[in-house]
Amino acid sequence: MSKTQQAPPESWDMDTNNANQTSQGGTPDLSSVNSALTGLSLNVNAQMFVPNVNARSFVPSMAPGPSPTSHNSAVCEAPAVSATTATSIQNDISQTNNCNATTGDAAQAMHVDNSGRVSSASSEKSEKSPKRTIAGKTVESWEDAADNSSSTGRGTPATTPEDEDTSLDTDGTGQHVPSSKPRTKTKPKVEEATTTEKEHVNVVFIGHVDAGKSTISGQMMFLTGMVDKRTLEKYEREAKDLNRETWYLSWCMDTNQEERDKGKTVEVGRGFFETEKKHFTILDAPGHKSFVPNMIGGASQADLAVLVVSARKGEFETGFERGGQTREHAMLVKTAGVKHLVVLVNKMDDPTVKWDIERYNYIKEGLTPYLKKVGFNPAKDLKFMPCSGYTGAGLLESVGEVAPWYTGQSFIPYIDDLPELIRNVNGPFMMPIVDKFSDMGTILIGKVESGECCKGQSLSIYPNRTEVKVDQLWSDDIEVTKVVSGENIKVKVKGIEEADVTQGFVLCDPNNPIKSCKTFDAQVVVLDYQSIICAGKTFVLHLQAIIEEVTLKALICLVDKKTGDKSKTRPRFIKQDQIAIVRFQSDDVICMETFKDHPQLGRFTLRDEGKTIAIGKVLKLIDSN
Ligand SMILES: Nc1nc2c(ncn2[C@@H]2O[C@H](COP(=O)(O)OP(=O)(O)OP(=O)(O)O)[C@@H](O)[C@H]2O)c(=O)[nH]1
Ligand SMILES: [Mg+2]
Repeated sequence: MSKTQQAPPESWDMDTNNANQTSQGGTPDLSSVNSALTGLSLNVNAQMFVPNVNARSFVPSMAPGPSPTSHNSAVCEAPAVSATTATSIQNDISQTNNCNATTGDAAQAMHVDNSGRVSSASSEKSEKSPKRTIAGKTVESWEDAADNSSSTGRGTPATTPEDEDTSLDTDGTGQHVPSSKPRTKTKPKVEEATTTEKEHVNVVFIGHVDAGKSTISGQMMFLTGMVDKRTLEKYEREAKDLNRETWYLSWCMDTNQEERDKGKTVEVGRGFFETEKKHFTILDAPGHKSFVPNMIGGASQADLAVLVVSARKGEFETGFERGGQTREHAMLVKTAGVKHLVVLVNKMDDPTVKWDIERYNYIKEGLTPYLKKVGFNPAKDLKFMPCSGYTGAGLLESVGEVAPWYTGQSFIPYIDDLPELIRNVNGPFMMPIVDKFSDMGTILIGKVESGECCKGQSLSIYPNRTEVKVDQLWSDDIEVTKVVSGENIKVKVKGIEEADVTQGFVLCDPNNPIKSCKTFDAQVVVLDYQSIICAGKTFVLHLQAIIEEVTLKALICLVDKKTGDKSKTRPRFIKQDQIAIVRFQSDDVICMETFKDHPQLGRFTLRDEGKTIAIGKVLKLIDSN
């Protein structure tokens, strides 16, 4: 079992709805927070269903933009240096933290690759916080503000990269994730080039436990022909035998016995389907609070998030209350870099709802202010729609007569019509390994974050730098000879044993590999923590597929939330709602990039005792090798 996967805690069954509790302080206003994210966990054993792949990464921006399909053919033939321009930046870390020890002051040199990535503009501010201008630049998020602030050059700058101009935009890359948990029976077919010319889009389903994420995912697999009627009838019979008759649709995604017995998703389920225009990878995240780390993994691979809320009496309320996963998931998916959120108001068929427009509006009006606070602009980043995962109404076909008041598009046509994503197809090949298993060879699962790769190509697994050769490739379980950024893939490699691969390692181009280090500087925003944070504290870092303990070695400076100015003195501690530049250290070498170079590989989440405490972005790798 990979280290990301969490075994169900003894009591996970019991605390379902009243999840963790939390602070009084509540979630701070994240409207300006733009993203940070990471980690992932998936699993492998699967059943047979749509084999698909999983992937990790990148949050392509939903903004209309250049089309992805210009592959860097050079990569397949001669993995030479690709689109990156190296620049060297000298940074003075002139301050160290008093609070705690360590800090090496020496100036550090760091290489920055400017790959052609696209940024996406971030989100929005609540009406109360209009765009700010710092040093003549309009900033859209705290990250921008903090970055820009460095230019003022007064005092002794405490820190890190001076040139963090960073726009929070992400570049779109990534895509499809091969699934570690194959879901659907699919006829194997080998295609010559890439899987399909269609655009690949990774969609993560998030939301409170039992909201209906797996049921909706399973229903979509059925409606799009990925699960046949006989299989569904079999599930129906078997579910009935377990007195879980209404859960049979979720069995398309919840493939292991534990999930089916308890009716709770544990690992991110995967599936895929195609429309005329697009190829969608479904990432069905667990809703239970005990499996938030797994959910973060799914979110880190998503291009688009779908927040499922139950309209059933009492269920919306439980999920949305403080400590419920409706809030936490929405925040995490935003910090993961997802720009566009669809809210499916589910279970509209329930006898306590009966497709009541009042209930729908109540939920919409209740959620909107929070989602806006988190950073989703209701005007362009948010879309609400009613549905029933159980009956399928509102998913492929319109809701029809049951809710004549809803005249908008149904779900699948809506996501099919979203603007094309921007992918980093010309960068060096990089695929964070989300999962792995052994099947006549070592099979790695992940989402291609950047570049492309072909069958037969020589690659390297970082940070150990093990050379491997690509023996076989699948894009969402369809065997192919080439994959590109954004696809969820499985890759069989020669040259390494499965036991020597760890989740969070990165399969990459040996001529232009991902960076790795043990010590790095980062900008963090403390979201929810009732105490003060001093150097010496440890956190669980979620960065791409990595879940790793890190120690806060030094507090370098505070960053003013409004002006972006950095403090001239080193803080002794930081607390909720503050932004700071700090130094972290891990015991193991971990793969990462700076946020500026590669947003999706440079954003992270910090958790402690089962709660998300802070989000951050990597500014500088100190002992990069
Ligand atoms: N009436 C009704 N029940 C639904 C609908 N969607 C889901 N359910 C029921 O809600 C329960 C939970 O469904 P799941 O799909 O497992 O929920 P989930 O969000 O995947 O739950 P976790 O994976 O544990 O987070 C099951 O009993 C479903 O039958 C719906 O549209 N209408
Ligand atoms: Mg589920």
